[in-house]
Amino acid sequence: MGSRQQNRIVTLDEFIIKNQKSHDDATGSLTRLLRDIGIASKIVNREVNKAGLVNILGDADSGNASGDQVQKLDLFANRVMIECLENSGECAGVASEEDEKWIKLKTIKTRSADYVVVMDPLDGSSNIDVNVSVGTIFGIYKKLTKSKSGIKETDFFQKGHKMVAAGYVLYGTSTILVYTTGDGVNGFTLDPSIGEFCLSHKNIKMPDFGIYYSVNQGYYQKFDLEVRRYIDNCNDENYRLRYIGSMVSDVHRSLFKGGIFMYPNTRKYPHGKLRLLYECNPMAMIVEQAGGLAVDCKLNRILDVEVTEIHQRSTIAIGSKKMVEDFMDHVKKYSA
Ligand code: AHM
Ligand code: MG
Repeated sequence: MGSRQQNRIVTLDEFIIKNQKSHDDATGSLTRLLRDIGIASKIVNREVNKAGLVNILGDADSGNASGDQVQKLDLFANRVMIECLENSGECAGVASEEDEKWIKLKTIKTRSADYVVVMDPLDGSSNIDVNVSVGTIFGIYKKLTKSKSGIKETDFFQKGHKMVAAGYVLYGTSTILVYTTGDGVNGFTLDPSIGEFCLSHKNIKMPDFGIYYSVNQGYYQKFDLEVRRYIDNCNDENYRLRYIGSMVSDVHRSLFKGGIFMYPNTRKYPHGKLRLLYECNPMAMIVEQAGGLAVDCKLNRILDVEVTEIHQRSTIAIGSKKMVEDFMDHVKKYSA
């Protein structure tokens, strides 16, 4: 009986509800919101899996708000996420990589919509055409605007440490949803036979140190001296270079195996390429919750950086505590 109890499958929905019960002040709103994100990611997963079969692959005609090339699956994922968030009635607005401006969602009259969601609905989209992993990143904030359904741009301009939840979904060899509500990190693998995310990685702790480093080394000459010196050090130490070009996958590896992921400033991207609000911040919250660190190349803690624009870019070094500390030591030493 005991072992049967131990092996019992815990679904994402069950886990979220159980978690809510342990917070006396919880109203169930965040629970509903997280469940809707779970549903959206199952729908996105279905399309990602059959992307090669239907005519959903390839570039859409439009570029996204940031001028990058957009692929059809990005737009699909964006629409599904927004529709599911709207269904919950808990979310007042969304800021997405795929939309230039934040969007106010329709809310339910009888209920107040207390949250805003930031997201990159399909990160690493250049990988879609070649069957390489992509991911969804999301962060949830309690909105500052007091009225029931009201929302202002400043509701999105909150520092990362104000997030009440953050997560990502990795559509890889299997599909896994990893999230935190500020009380540890848990991972749920999608069992396609029952269509449920099942608890597979409980209370994830990131190794303090690892042998992997992830950076686009093709840009080596374009990085600042201090970053180049740190990369030289990674080479000297025989760390293994792994770079998928899909931040979710690269950070996911570090989360489990130990490692560091970096996207420093280059000539093309003087402030870094990745987006603070919906890429760096949610990943930073997860990594910190698992015991790791995330800083920018000026050594500010990512979660403390002021947000002033929806599509603000940031440099980032994120990963195992000791490796990020080592990166910071190199920056201090060589930028002087
Ligand atoms: P995207 O949101 O347009 O997909 O861009 C973000 C991605 C990250 O997942 C990845 O780490 C990075 O861009 C790769 O950029 P690069 O090809 O310059 O190395
Ligand atoms: Mg992205």
